[in-house]
Amino acid sequence: MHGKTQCYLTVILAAMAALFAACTAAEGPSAEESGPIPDEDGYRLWLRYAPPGDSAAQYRDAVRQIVVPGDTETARVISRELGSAIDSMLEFSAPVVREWTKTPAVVVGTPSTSEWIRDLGWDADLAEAGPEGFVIRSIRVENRPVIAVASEGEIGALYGAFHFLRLLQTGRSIQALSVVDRPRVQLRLLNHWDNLDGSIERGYAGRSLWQWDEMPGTLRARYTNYARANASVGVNGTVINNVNADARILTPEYLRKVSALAALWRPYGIRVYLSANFAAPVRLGGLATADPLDPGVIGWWKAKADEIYSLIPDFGGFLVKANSEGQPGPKDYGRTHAEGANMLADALAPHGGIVIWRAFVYDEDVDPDRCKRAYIEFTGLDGRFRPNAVVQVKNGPIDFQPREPFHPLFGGMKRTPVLAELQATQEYLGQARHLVYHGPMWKEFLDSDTFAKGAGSTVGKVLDGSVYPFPVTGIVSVTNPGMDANWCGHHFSQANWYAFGRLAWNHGLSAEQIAEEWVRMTFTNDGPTVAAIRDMMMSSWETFVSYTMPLGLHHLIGGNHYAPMPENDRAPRRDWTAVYYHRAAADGIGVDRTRLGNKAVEQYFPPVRDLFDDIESCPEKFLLWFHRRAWDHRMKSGRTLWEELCEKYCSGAEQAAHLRARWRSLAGRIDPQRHREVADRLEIQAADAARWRDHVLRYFQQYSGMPITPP
Ligand code: GCV
Repeated sequence: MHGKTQCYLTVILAAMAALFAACTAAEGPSAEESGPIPDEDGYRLWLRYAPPGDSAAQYRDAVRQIVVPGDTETARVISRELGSAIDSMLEFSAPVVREWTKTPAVVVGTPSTSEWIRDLGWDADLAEAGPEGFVIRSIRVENRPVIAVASEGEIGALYGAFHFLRLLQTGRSIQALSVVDRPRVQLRLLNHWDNLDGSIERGYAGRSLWQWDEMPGTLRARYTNYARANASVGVNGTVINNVNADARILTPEYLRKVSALAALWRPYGIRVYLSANFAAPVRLGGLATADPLDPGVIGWWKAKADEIYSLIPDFGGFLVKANSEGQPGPKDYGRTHAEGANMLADALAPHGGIVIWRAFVYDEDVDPDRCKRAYIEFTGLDGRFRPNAVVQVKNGPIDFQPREPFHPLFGGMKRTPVLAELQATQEYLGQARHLVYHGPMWKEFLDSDTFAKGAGSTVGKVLDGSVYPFPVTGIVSVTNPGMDANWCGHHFSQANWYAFGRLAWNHGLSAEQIAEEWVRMTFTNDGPTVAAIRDMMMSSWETFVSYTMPLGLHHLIGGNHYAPMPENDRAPRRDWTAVYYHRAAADGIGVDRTRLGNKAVEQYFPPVRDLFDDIESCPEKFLLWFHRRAWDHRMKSGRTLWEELCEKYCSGAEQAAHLRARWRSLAGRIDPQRHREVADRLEIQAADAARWRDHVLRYFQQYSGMPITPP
């Protein structure tokens, strides 16, 4: 389609979407009606509890009383959250009580804390929802409307309370509620790459949240707000230190601090995990070896596990990066990853803990192509891990590139539970300077069909245990908050934290629904504004891919993982350069990973293997990932490969400029502070996108020898 026509069509479609949203959404007061919008700094995340506009009257009638039976810490958390949220949203204080008193009310609890809930007779639904799930229904009791939020477990009741609040925050009707919901996977974890000196590896939002010097004596309010944010989306665990682990986190001094955090977060359903340095017996214990089969080493880890559990009875377990990028591991002693993981798993097993072993390994002696190495190594160990050992696999086979095909270990590991590792911190995706909403990227991954057990064996279903009956299931995110006022550096990076939690809870949700929820909770319930921001978010990932690494290109960066550097041909390892991945030359570009090439496609199940292998069927978004093609290769659009690359880079940069213009047009609809801060970053993004376009096209042009179109 001609560029201009396409542009008009986009504008018309966006306008129609805005109109549709305006007609269907709950309207908030416009800026003109309610006066200037006060500044916000973003600290309250999506838990701002702003007045929801026209729906407020309906909510006020329904929530005359908040009933939270029981006297536990979690019950108090629920009471506080509901009390302050209702107060702030409805500008009306509903009494928070332990027993219902014939008033329109919302009642939140469990059968064990409340006879009233026990008597509802919802046992079958509660059993289906489980201790982290919940049932929410509008009922009438003695002719009065009551909204009951019930769960088998306290944490489920807390999640139910947050779900109920989300309905209010997003302007939904609460008149005839009937919800049964439960998480699809067991472990919904954050991974912080935070170092003990307060720095964050690949962190773009200030220093580490954890003020180790002050702990355990001082626990900042931010830690509680962190727990609230996580619980609101169902995150139930956090690994608080970097996988490039400092062994000192396992010393008594640090464990006391960790235990204080664990106690603070327990009522929110958040368990603490630690990244463990495999050489800790040497570095801390003074042993001569960390060999996992050495009795002294085995004893050291058992004693360490006992010590940890005496301080943190619900400690989740260890996360381990071993024999990867210089980290110590079992291979240093001629042992396998499974032997290393099992030794730690045995130490944790008596306490109910797990070891999460990362598959982010790429030893050069395994295969010349980095892309293939982890699959080769880990499928060779499948079935050799203890029941409480799981393997954590990044979404794609390289390293959180802007777009990767799914890692073939999903589906490829049949007898060992795999957790997916996603990355909310935007290491390769603009580092909190670019607006890139990850929802669509994660959905593309989760919805990818592995065909491990025939059609429908999506990655999401592998992860939730419905393809293979994994005893442990989970999804993890390398997360992005730091000490910046708005937590995540870019206001829109908060959306990636939020979206991770929502998708970990239910990988079937749509990226669009999640974006819309987040916008309503974070910015406004004004329909046209919601639609405009949601659409910006929805297009942002594809836009980023277009102006950085389209058509399956990857790793066109240098050591900072931010700026374009396709010329990067020098690094301590060949597979840290860019040329290793694009291989541009006069004859063409891309890596031949087909069956006639290095056979990486054979790591996928047959229909997927064939899909990627055949140039006719390979999705063009992965073309240069799997195929090496001549510059004049004919694309489905009719353009040559070179022209298509030009088109992608040019339209990507144009769309980045369009994002900036779109946001500018929302001035007055968002509070001035956040509007300005986002606008400033969109300026950077538009300029960077143009830089990417010019730099990469000029670099590749020396090989294609063709003119950049349009000039
Ligand atoms: C924590 C990439 C990052 C590293 C990171 C590593 C990993 O290589 O650039 O900073 O280290 O992945 O996931 O272990």
